[in-house]
Amino acid sequence: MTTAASSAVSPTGPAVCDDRVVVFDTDIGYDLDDMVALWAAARSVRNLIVLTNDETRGRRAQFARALLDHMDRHDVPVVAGRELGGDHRFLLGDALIEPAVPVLTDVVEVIASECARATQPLTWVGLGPLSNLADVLTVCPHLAEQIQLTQMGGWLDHYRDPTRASHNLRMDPAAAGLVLRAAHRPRCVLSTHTNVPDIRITPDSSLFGWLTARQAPVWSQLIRANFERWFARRPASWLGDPLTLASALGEPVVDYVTEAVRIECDARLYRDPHGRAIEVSAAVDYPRFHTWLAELLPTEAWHASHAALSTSPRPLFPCGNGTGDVRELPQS
Ligand SMILES: [Ca+2]
Repeated sequence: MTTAASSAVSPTGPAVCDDRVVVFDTDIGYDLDDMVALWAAARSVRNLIVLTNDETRGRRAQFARALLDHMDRHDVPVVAGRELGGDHRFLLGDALIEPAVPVLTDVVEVIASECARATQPLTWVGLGPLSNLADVLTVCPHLAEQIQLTQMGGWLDHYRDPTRASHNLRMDPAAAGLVLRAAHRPRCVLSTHTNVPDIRITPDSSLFGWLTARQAPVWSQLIRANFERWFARRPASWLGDPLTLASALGEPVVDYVTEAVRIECDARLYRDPHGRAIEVSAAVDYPRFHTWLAELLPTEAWHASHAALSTSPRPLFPCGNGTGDVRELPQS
């Protein structure tokens, strides 16, 4: 019998049953939430393209290529995007990656070709700096209406450091300013709704327990490595990228409102009646997000069929943070 729990053990799952192309734009290889999002995308999206941003000598693309190959998603193109000097933001050493795994390098060419073939707008899932989409819209502004952007990041009203923009916008503020002005009806899942205990994941999570179990499959080793490297650096991660993916794919997990927003040169956003109209997150259905993720990954249901893997089943999202522990700062 195949259950949600047992199917989560295999690297790939049921595909999203439509023809849309999903562009997964990621700074994978640092905060583990990109990797969780790619794992979920690989299991759910049929027509997937992976772009890397904040590249570091092509290593993010190499890592993504290796992950996808381990998950039998050899069909997914990986394109190494623009570098932003982020060498120190890559945690997976060269030893983890097989050399000379081929990846593409021309983001604009790949996206323009996809738009030429596509019968409906591309779903663009922005999970890092916006450099790639800025490059596309600079060279091919006529493609703006063929790209539907859901971007993780930005903040209004509240942020842990109000002197700066959130990570994804701050890493390339010129690109953020260009994209948020040029993209067609962009949506932002604000850091306000991702820097919350509801989607915090720690080494006590069931997902990490599954990855570190003795019976964990070989294909999951790179995923485990990203978890271990991140947890060696930070005590927790916040699953903002998987949440943004779920929303971009059409899961009703994020409610948006249209706000008039002024975009400063450092990519901070402010409410301004004379600003640009941007859709921003207003509320998140976190339980629904957990349900969506659990259908794809061994977050909690795996206990039913794999209880022997652990003597102390643990919840994926232990709540009750919010203690003000300043060491547990989200990246976003
Ligand atoms: Ca990211």
